[in-house]
Amino acid sequence: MNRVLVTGFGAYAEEVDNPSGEIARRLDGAQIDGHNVVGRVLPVDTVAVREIIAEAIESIQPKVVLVTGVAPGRPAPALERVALNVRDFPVPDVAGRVPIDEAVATDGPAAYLTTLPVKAVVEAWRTAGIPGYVSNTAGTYLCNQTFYLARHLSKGSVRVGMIHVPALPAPAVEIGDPPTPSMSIDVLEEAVRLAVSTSLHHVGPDLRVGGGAIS
Ligand code: PCA
Repeated sequence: MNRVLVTGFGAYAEEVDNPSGEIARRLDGAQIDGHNVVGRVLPVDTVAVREIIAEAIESIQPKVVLVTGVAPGRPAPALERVALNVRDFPVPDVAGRVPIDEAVATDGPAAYLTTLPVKAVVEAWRTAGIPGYVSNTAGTYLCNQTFYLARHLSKGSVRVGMIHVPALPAPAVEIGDPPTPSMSIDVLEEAVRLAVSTSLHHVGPDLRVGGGAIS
């Protein structure tokens, strides 16, 4: 049976209920278009994540690897275009580590581009009534690191990408005035399902529609 790997993260800093971890839990064991989904919740730990993602890719041999993480303040789910070979942590990981300007992989290139058809996924979201966009930076923290490692370790025609999701409504009530943007877990789960199914079915180059940014 063909398989798909969807990862989310556990708690870190002030993110106690990380929606990305909940998405991975919900999708673990699900079927998407005849593919079995393996959902894994990763610790926000710069050392542990290497072993876990390497082992998962090796044992699951997924057709698609979708890394998800929360990015409070983002207005909608965002498909990341690029993973940088940089770890420059704005907050410590769960073990208290704060790497500054260190490589993710000393034997890797400066960056990898996503291999998901990100424009086609945004189009699928739009058709389903879910707003979303292409983002040109995944940051320099654990999500970027895990996206980079998944690209670095996946061989052949595997589709690898990363989605940053907004905060959930409940914590967003507490953050800021006006409050930080939020979306429900059901909509976020559907967005990830659509990203997986579009990535499985899309053939050929990505859609030629704009999705860039001036800065
Ligand atoms: N978001 C962080 C790490 C874990 C998560 O959910 C990030 O964007 O790097």
